[in-house]
Order: sequence, then structure tokens, then C-alpha cells
Amino acid sequence: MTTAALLLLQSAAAIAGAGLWLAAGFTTGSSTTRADRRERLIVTALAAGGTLLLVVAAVGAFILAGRGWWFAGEKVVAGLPFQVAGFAAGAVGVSWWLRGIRMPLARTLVLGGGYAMAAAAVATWLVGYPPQPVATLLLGVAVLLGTGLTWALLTHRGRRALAGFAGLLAVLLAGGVGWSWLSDTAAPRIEASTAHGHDGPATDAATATASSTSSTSVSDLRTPAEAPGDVHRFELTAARHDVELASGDTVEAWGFGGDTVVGPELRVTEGELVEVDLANRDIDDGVTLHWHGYDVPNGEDGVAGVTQDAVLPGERFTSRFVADTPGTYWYHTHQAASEGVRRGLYGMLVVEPAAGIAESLDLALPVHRIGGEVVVGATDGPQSFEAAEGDTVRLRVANTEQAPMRVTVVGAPFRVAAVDGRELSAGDEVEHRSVRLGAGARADLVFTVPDDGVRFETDFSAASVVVVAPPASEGPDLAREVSDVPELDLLAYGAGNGDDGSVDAALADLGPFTAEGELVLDRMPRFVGGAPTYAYTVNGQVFPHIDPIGVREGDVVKLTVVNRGFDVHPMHVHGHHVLVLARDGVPATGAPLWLDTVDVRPGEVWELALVADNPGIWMDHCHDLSHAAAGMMMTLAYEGVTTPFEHDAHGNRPE
Ligand SMILES: [Cu+2]
Repeated sequence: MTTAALLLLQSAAAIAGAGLWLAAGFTTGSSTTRADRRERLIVTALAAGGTLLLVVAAVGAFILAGRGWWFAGEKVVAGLPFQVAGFAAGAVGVSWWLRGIRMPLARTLVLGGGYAMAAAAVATWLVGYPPQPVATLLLGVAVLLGTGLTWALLTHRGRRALAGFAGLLAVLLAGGVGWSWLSDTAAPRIEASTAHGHDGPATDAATATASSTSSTSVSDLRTPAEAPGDVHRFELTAARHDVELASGDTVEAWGFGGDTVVGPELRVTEGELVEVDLANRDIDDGVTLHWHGYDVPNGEDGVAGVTQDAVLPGERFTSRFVADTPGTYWYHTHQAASEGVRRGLYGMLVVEPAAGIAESLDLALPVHRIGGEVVVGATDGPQSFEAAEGDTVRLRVANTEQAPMRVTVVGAPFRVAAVDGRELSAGDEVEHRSVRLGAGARADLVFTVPDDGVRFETDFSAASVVVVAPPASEGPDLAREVSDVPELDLLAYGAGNGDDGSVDAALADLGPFTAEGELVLDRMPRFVGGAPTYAYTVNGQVFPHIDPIGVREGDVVKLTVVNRGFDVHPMHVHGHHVLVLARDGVPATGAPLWLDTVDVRPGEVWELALVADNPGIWMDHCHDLSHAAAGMMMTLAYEGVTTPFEHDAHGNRPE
């Protein structure tokens, strides 16, 4: 059984088990005399069924613990004690009730047991991972107070007892909500902790002096004025504009210029110095330019509230970076992006190798959804490109959407030549395979055009297909559902068995790990920006309160990313690529796979290596941008780097 299915089954059993015990408690009725045979049968059956489900939940928790403590921590540490105590109370209560003795207390025990089991079930959402002692304690007190209130009701203790228990419960609830709200107002945790070297008040002054002299602002981590390379300049103006889609619909889009949904393609050559002037005409929320997958200096990274302020209407910002890494990238706003990117504030960035492109045709096609249509490149609906038979084509595909996408090439074998802007060595040609791209990810597909051409398809839309074919042909006439095409496993793709080409060799080149980080992804109720939210969490916290992954320049960082939730999380790390070591304990065996966006499905565990070679404060977040807006953002922060920008000032919204 998959870990995701186990998580679901375990939670369902815990909830249903508690539900049956509570039902048994309510069925014990209000009469003070011994129940009739039918009532006794019902209560016995409910309690037995509830107990069976609790056993299923407990076994599930232990199997999950075997898959990784991240999946089961709170279920074992908090849930199991609640369940055992609840069962003990409930069993005593039922046995008394069946014999008709100590009636009010018997029923109180059955109901109280049910409350404890319910607390165990909700611990998954309220206590989470890592298990929080305070939340566990509050749950326990709530169970006791609820049981006390029940006892006061059943024994007709009078108003004072009732009001006492109800009042304490209300205080507890208010305290829990208040504590959660207070955590939301606590100081942000965006910079690396400077706790290193502190060993007492006597050295505080010295440490402060040392760190102030050695600290660097993100504003100083810009591309130097004297950077080498011929300048290749672009101007982008962010503005609202109406776009007429091929479907005939007009959508109100936000864009970086032109009359299409997508912004202009920025195509540069390796070695050039790229300068992009951004102006904001009328995007009231403000905009920025983030170079997704291109590892620019930190000050050029374009994250509002972390590396710069949002560019408001009438304002400008110039990004500069040396294009020294050929590959396929994209750019988009990193200010209120969950709305801005969806509405069209994105485009492609292609860095061509200085030696030129080996293929005869080079296409860069982002895939996006707007106004209910799927736009491939600048076109929704079918489109075609001409190429002669025998021509080679490099198709650079970017998923600029929020959900994973599967793509395939129909009519010819193809090779995955690059992923996330990094070439893959010696991948074989494959046929009848699909490539899965998480939100934000890119792949370069290379193929040779046959006499009747090829068709490029995505599982986002059967209508928005791209045909590449000789002039006389209309493309291959093969009906195929992308979702039916088996998925190519990129962890086992490409030459990895040679001495030099393997993941192990790539890892050995990096040297031993000197730092580590663990990201446990989940969904829990939290305050986000002052509003109660069913939030997306990392290690039980939401932005900006998630402890950063703190590193020093030169560190080799082992990252473990775990998804305990039921949503896919395409985790994107800025300024760096990560080498995939293993997924669910299975080592990567293909060509070394360097990603900037790791699509972590429910129940998955990814082990990654990152080289800290680009100082700064870097966002590390989910690229399902609605998840990012609901808390799932944190930083990879270099010691000694500070930011003068504030995540909640100047209209900044870093997501
Ligand atoms: Cu997510």
C-alpha cells in the first residue's frame, strides 16, 4: 500500500473509531435504570466496532512509523496514549453500564473515552510533525474538561459546576486560538540565526561587532557594475491588457508587454550580460522579475520583501546577470504571484550555448491556463511549425501552471535532453512515454522530424496541440491520450552507470555533507497574515515563521523533503539546483538529475544534495502558488546575510 493510502486509511480508522465510541456513549441514553437487551446489543456492537477501528489505526501508525517517523510521530507520541486511555475509560464505562451500576459515571466514562479518541484523531492536524508538546497538552486538558462538563450535566450538579467547566473550556479554546494568533505576530524568521559563537554575555559585544562587520546585505549581492560580457538589453512593461484567445474569448490579462498572454521570449547567448529594465504601468499590487531556475546573484532574484521591494505603478527596477549557464528558464513576478503569474506575468528565458544550438529548430513553449483555455506558447488551440523531414528539433517546455503536467511527443522517438536548465547525459530515445513536469519545471525534448511530422501534446488540453511537420503534412494521425502513455522515470533515465556519469560520482565530487535540512510538508490550521487559514505548513509552521535552512558558503547540504499531506507540492529552491539522491529510499540510478523544482507527491520522501555556493537569502517554496500564499514558503539563509526589506511593508507580498 502506498504511504499516501496508508495515511488516509489510518486517519479514517482513527476518526471512525472515535465516532463509533462517541455513538456508543450517546446511545447509553439518559435513563438511570438498566437498559433493555436491544440497547445493550447496540452499545456493545458500537464499542466493539470502534475498538476494532482503533486497532487498525494503531497498526497503521506503526506501519507508517516504519516508512518514516515523519509520517507517524504525533500518531504514536500523542495519538496512541489518548487512544489507550480512551479505550480503558470506555471499556470500564461500558462494562458498568451493561451491569447497570454507577450509571452517570459509567456514561461519563464512555463519552470521555470517546473524547480522548477524537483528540487522537485530530492530533494529526493540531499537533502535527514534529509533535508539539504544548498542543498535545492543550488537547489533553480539553478532553478532561469536556469529560468534567459531561459528568456535571449527567449528575445534575447545578449551574455553578456547569458554568465552571464550560467557562474553563472556553478559556482553553480562546487561549489556543490566541496563542496561535500570537505566533503569527512573532518576529519573522527569514535570516539565518546568528546564535553561533554566542557563549555568554561577556562575548556578546564582541560577537555583535564581529557579525556586524562580517554581515552582508542582500542589496550588496548584486551583479557587479564591471561584470563581463556584451550587454543584451530588454525592456519589459508590466501592464493590464485584454487578450483575445483563439477560442474567441477575451480575457483580462496582466502581462509583460505585447498583445499575447505570455511575455516576450528573452533569448540570449552564453557570455552576454543581460540587463532587463522593468517598468510597472498599472499593476496595482506591484510586480517583480524572478528568474526561475537561473541562479542569479541574490540581489537580482526578484523576491518582493526579501531581496527587493515590490515595483509599484510608476516605479522601475533593473535586473542584471551574466548569462553563463545555457539552458531553459522562465521569468515571472514574485510579488503576489498567486494572482500575478496566473494572470500572465510570465515568459521564457533561453540561454543559448556560445557554440550554438545543435538542432535545426529550437522552440520554447510555456504551457499556461487562462480564462478556461490552455495556452501553449502564445496560442490556445492547435498550432503548427514547419520543419523538413530529417530536421532535428529542440522543444523547450515549461509548466507555468500550478499543477503537474504530463507531456509527450507522438509520431517519432524523442530524447529528454535537459531538465530544469541542466543537460542530461546520454539519455536514450524513447517512444510512447510521457514526461511529468511539476509546476514550474522545464524539460527539453529533442526529436527528428519524420515525413509525416510529430505532434506535441499535454494532458492539460486535447485541443492545444503543437504539430511540427513538413509543409505537405498535417502531422501524424495517431489518437493518443497523454494520460494513458506510461511515464518516464527521470530518476532512472540517462547514462548513470559509467564511473564518471553516475549520481554517486557526482555526489563524491561535492564532498561530504556539512549541513542538513528537513522539510516536512503538511496541512494544518494556522494564522497566515492575521487570518485563520487551513494552511500549508513546513515543519508545522507557516511563512515567515518557519526556521530557515541555515548554511555557510561552501556547505554541502543534505535535504530531506517529506510530504505528509494529500496535495502535490512542487518545491522550488531559488538560486541553486539540487542533485536528486533518492526517492522513497530508492537511489537515483540515471544520469545525475539536477532540479530547481522537485515535485513531491503525497507520501513521498526525497533526498537531495545542495551545494551552498551562492550567498544570500533564498526562497524555498511550493510552486503551487496558492499553497505558497497559504504559508508554504521558507528560506535557505546564509549565515551573515541580512535583508533591509520587510515581507509586510511597501505592499510586499513575497509569494
Ligand atoms: Cu504545495
